[in-house]
Amino acid sequence: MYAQMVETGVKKVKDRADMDANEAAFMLQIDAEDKIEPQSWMPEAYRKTLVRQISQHAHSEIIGMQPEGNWLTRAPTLKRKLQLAAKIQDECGHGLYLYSAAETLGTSRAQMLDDLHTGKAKYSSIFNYPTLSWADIGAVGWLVDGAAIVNQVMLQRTSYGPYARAMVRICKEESFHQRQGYELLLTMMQQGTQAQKDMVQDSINRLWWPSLMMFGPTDDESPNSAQSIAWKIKRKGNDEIRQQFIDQTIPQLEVLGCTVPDPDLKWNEATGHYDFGAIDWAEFFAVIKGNGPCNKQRLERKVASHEAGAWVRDAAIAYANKQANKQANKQSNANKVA
Ligand code: FAQ
Repeated sequence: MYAQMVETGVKKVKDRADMDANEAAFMLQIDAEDKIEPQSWMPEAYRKTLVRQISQHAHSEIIGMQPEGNWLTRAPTLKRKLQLAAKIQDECGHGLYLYSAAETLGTSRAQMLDDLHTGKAKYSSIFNYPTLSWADIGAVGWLVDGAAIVNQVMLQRTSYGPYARAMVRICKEESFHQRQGYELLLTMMQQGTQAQKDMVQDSINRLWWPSLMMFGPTDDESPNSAQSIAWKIKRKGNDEIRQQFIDQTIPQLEVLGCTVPDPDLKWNEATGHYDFGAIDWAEFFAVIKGNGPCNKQRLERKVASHEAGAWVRDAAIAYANKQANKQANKQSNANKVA
């Protein structure tokens, strides 16, 4: 199966009766919905779980720029090109806020990047699928950002303060991304040629199931959910948010005049939700183990761009050292005069 390569030390949810005084006091803070801040005492496994999740989230935002960047030079109009460039810049910013939030937990950006570049840390499975047509850019905005928002809205209430606060701005920007993606698809469906309409349907056919996989395995196959929910890192299980995404997306699909590739999808009057067909979990686990269509390419490009940027980091360090020396000389001259 998929090994948990970043060991957080969580094997099972600890019973309150087995907790020491620090852990019990921590749980009272969680119960009271007080935010946990960087200087607060926290169980080591809580810290590690957050570093795992926040860094994976940051890596997803950064790797997620690649499938979109693929279409920057081929956007059909100047307006679409500007929208796409702005969206990609936003995703980069999200990655940077999230790395900063993770750094407040005592890890370093260099360590997190090393974990990504050596294949130890994960990033969202969805970014291992290719963007084959311009319609995929609309579908990424509508479905991928749409799925990301459903998850991230609940993360605005996550128990760790810096993560929760980063999510507020990220959600506002993701909401713009989702709308631009939907508007792009709607334009193609309402004003496009038959070939362009077919392109939209083909894109939905390819990205629908991978979008549902973004929410992670089913709750009974999710090793981290129970403890993360007990700590209020996650506020809902993977299945609940997946269902929420489907319920809110299908009416939008109907306005587009498209379908999803799921013959079992139907409205269930009794539950008030859509029933849907079986997800191919073998595909999901293959992708997160590194065997998706684009894993190799995504990681190679990320490492190459990190290496190509070494001179920028070196120059920034040289400049910071120069400024520090200047400041030290100034101080020593001032001391001599005094
Ligand atoms: N892909 O026990 P659980 C975006 C892993 S941002 C890869 O359920 P957990 C913006 C999981 O890490 C999208 N791996 O795990 C954008 C764990 O492995 P580990 C990213 C996955 O953490 C749009 C194992 O499976 N959003 O799209 C996936 O409790 C367009 C067992 O799973 C976030 O990261 C997956 N889909 O719940 C950018 C949100 N699912 O670490 C550019 C924050 C699960 O034990 C363009 N993250 N795994 O080795 C979360 O909410 C959670 O981490 C979940 C998974 C819900 C993703």
